[in-house]
Amino acid sequence: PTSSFFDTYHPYDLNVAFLRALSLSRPDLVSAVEVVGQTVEKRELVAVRVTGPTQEGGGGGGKDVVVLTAGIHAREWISSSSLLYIAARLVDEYTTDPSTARILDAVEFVLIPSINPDGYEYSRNSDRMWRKNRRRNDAFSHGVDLNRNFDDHWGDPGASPNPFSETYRGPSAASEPETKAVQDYLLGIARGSKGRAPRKIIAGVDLHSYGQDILRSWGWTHRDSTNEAVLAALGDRAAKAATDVPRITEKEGKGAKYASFKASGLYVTSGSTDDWYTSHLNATGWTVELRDKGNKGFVLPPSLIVPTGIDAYAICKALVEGILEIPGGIPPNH
Ligand code: 0X9
Ligand code: ZN
Repeated sequence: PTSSFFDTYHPYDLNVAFLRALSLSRPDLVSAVEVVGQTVEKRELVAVRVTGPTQEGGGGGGKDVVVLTAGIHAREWISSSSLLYIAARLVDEYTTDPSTARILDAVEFVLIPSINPDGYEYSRNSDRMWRKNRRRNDAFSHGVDLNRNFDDHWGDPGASPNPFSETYRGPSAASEPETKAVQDYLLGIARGSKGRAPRKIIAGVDLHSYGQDILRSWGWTHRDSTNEAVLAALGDRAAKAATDVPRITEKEGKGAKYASFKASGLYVTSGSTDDWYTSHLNATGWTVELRDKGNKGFVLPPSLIVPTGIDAYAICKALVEGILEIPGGIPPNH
């Protein structure tokens, strides 16, 4: 996308408006913006679906699903920008790049641009380094770390019971409206709801920053998942794809080196999206830490939005292509 939209970071409402505009411009590829639920501060959590026009009567037919989420941590602005960049590239290249058409004809992307818009706005307007949501815990503290609040191994080591902590897990699994809404929405897709057939979710990718890492389950234990060999190969392939994207124009910037390893290799956490995607959606669950490696850290300059979006696009594309190439698909995890 050549538009100037990716020259800067935008308020949450404008990010949603971008998806709405994308849907209006290509209704053949992008669904209407769906409301998934409400945040603590009553903002709307939204999703859009992107897929090639389907023969099976709309709604993505019976295609396998790839879930992409971002913005669970308030200060990681680049994650939401990158998700929008991916959406724009998928749409733009459907008609110009046969490899993109192949992906969009094979799978349906479900995109959630921000799991934590309250935190994002608080980070934009009040405290740049805010991480958690905006739950009022008590008279003295705000915020639950939504990436410790998902209903997988909640309460185990790797999260804090202390409301003041940056990794506060909340009072119970999925206690937060943001967590509950995202879980229920994605479970509805997996199990089928509102008269829709159940769908196979082949990947769940949660975008974060920073570190330039592609992390696979498990994150709650150092043990390998049953698919370790397959996932390691996929993660390595995605890391290489991002590292090696050719870049020509000044705006595309310079490449960055990505690494691939088990999420627990960063540190063990409980209640995180990646393991919930693996265990509850039966998908391959991923956390992708985008740029940079700590030079600017969370405060990534706007000039790196497009270069990082290119990384994120390459990673997602490589993961999906890799999964589609596995004969018989990914075996289920246990
Ligand atoms: O701590 C996190 O939630 C993620 N890092 S961040 O700096 N973006 O906050 C890493 C999560 C990795 N996944 C697991 N360990 N399950
Ligand atoms: Zn994060």
